[in-house]
Amino acid sequence: MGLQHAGCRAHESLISYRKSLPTFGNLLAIPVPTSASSVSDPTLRKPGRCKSRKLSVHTAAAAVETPAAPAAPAPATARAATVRRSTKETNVEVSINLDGNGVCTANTPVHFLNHMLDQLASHGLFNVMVEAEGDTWIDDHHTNEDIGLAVGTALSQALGDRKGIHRFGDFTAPLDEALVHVVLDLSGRPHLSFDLDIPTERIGTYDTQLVEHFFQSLANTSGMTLHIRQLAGSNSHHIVEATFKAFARALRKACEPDPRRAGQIASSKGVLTQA
Ligand SMILES: [Mn+2]
Repeated sequence: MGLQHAGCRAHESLISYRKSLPTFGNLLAIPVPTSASSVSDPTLRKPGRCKSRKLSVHTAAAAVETPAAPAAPAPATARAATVRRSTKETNVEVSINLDGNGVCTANTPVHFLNHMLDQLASHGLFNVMVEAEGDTWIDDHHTNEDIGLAVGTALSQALGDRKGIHRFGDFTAPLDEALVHVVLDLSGRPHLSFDLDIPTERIGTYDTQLVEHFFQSLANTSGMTLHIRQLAGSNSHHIVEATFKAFARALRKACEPDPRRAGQIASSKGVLTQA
């Protein structure tokens, strides 16, 4: 294995950690917010509501004299994908469910990026699982880049033919003094315009040059036009975190179904995927 390195125990610990994790099958099975909230909705336990529901079931059964209807309808096709990327520099696995509820499992050696992936999941209401190991004894560059590439590929696969989505997303997020504007288009055309002025070289051990590189990698493989503008900010952690929050909310909007589109592709050209 190309990633073994004298004195590096990350691989062993990664394997043991993986064994303790739920499978992504379970993660995919996590219900979307609407069904989750309906299960716990306290109004469903009101006696009057319960009673009327039972009554209507009984009446219907008596009228037709047939057994109860079988099984719930099959769920709609999942907008989810899993991508594995393996090179001599990194091993990365990313799973994303666009219709999730904000669950994130980010287990990579780039700890600040784990914190940012958590923003992507929780503010995008995606389920995101990222497992990665890489040659971080050199620096975080390869691992950061390959996670960005894999997230972008998973996003593109989960979107499929991109029918019926809003396509465009736009959000401005504050974090204390920082304010960052993100505009994106799931156009199939990779582009990044990046205008953050991050005042320090590092956030913890994370090289702040890697922020642009992460978004460039993600834009390239997802087929996304992405503009990032900093409107205010002086604290590096705040600026970058506001960027991921704004990105997550803009992406959530762009990915969500547009009911007026009725499953059509939001393009006068008729195609949003990359050639
Ligand atoms: Mn933070």
